[in-house]
Amino acid sequence: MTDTGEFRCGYVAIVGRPNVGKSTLLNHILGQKLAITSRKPQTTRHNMLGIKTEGNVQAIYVDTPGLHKQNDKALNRYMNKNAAAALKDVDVVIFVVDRTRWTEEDQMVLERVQFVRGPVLVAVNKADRLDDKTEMLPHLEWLAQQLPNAEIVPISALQGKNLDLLEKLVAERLPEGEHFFPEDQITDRSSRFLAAELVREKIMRQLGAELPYQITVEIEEFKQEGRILHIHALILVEREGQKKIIIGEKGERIKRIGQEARKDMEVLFDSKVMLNLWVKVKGGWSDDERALHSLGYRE
Ligand code: GDP
Ligand code: K
Ligand code: MG
Repeated sequence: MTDTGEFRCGYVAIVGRPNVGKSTLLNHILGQKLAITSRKPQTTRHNMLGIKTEGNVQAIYVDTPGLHKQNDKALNRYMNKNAAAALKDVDVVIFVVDRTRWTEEDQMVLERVQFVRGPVLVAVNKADRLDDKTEMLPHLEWLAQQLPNAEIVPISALQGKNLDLLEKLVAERLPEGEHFFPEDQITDRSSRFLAAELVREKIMRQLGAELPYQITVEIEEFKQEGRILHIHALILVEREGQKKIIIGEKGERIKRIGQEARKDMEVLFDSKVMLNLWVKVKGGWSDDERALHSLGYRE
């Protein structure tokens, strides 16, 4: 980010359909792995703030669950509602698109972004994927016409390409004002929340087509004892079969999930971590609004 002289501070929504690289972008900007990422759509379920303060500029990024096609499930309604809400009351919108693919869902997000009054930046992500068919490129001119006031920036969120420029453009568009958060605060989320998300990420990454989308993770214990942080996580699934899949043959899979989550937790919390995982069946929660609330989802 550039030092613009005055104190600046504001909210920056990162929007786009699932899998364009929104969470990867946030992590790279923050230089920390906060938001979980995977090849699966709907990896991100919650809005989360990522705060970056550099010199006089504080940018408060909002990572959103991607706007996606509606179906009847309560969880999907919750995710879409939060993604749409993220567009209101922000100072800058970063609309992330994937240079290799334009879909109906991108179109849907575009239609919402066109209503945004404030500054919009279009980040054309995955610039590193030169080998892929560049199906998107002919559309860029068209996209520029659809968003005549937007600045278009090619980036690679994965490799950090052109993110300096993107951050500079963000900083220039933030309003003047005092910072909302202390300089060293990087998120609004608790350590418990981040720990639960890391476990969820490993499950999403380990499981293929048989993936139970409806899993959720609760942290039952989070306690520092001397040099060791003890974390107990409960993995809730919908069906007995999903429990078997997560545990794997002779417990191999749950072991791997635990090892990988623990590694990330040790970096994030800067401590040795003892991680215990349990899997439990909880019937039908993803279609039940009340169960969503009892599991701590926020509206
Ligand atoms: P989100 O659903 O928009 O938050 O997308 P994620 O950040 O979870 O990323 C989806 C997938 O795209 C992951 O497998 C990422 O590693 C991958 N990805 C994200 N950014 C890039 C990029 O710049 N280049 C490439 N090649 N892959 C990327
Ligand atoms: K994803
Ligand atoms: Mg995401």
